[in-house]
Amino acid sequence: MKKVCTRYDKNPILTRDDIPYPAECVYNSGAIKYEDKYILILRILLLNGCSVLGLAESKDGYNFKVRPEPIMTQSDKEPFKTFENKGLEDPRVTKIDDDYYIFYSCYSTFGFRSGLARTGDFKGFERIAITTSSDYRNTVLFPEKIKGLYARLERPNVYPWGSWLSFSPDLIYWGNHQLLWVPYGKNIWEDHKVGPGAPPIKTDKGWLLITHATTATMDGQTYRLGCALLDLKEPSRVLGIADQFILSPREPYETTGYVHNVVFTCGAIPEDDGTVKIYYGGADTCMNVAVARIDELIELCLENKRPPLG
Ligand code: M1P
Repeated sequence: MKKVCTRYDKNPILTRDDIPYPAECVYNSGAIKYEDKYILILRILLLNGCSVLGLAESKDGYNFKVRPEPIMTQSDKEPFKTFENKGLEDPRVTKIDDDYYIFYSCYSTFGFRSGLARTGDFKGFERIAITTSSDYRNTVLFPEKIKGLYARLERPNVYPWGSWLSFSPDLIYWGNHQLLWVPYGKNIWEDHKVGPGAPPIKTDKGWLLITHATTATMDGQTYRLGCALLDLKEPSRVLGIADQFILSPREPYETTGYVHNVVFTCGAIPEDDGTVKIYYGGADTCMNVAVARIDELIELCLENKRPPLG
């Protein structure tokens, strides 16, 4: 098994002690560069057990400062009010032209839906729509239109727990849903749920995805990270899904916490030197970062593949 991810030696990069208001956990954060800064859109679990979205900024991608107030809390306007009544979770941020779009999980008495919000400056945030019926989450938007349409990947919160592609002319109405990959029974690290982690990264070999995958153990689900490569022009064509995981809970901040044995990503930032910073939650409790080489991740996807549909 090849080791491709190197954890930052000062992980965790954010804990609840860094949140300027009472919070239990900070994890599963979207990540993007804006102007000369790294931005994390944070999932922050408040003391009432509901999550809100916060924001942290950094000059170097490692040392972050959290804004004094959350940027998005449960809405008091319908239809968001009803479908966010248990909180906002797992934000993923994508830049298209001059806009930044945030897909987040709306959690409610009625299950999960994928909400979409927009910002142009990371100061004002407007909700656009709730874009799914029950029970979807883990939605990532491609950073450009494909054949004139917006494209996204998502994972339903039900069997077969796989990854779906769909398209939209306006970010509101989505169709042409296609199942791309499902859990793989032969790999005991990804035999229960598989889905997108960070939004797709454009490379000359294809769309690179950092993914999540789980297996059900006698001690609950273990969450790991994997990677996959999709064709640039026809992203429904899976070029390869790596047979091995790239990050597995091992350090104390990944094995112990609010939910143990979880590494989970919602954002990764490619750098000019060919590396990618993968931001990830540890044990649903804290934020961390690991670095990988993009060419090594692509090689893993192409050279030791597992079949997409099992
Ligand atoms: O506790 C582990 C994860 O559980 C959920 O993940 P899924 O998308 O598989 O339902 C989410 O609550 C996620 O945030 C969390 O890390």
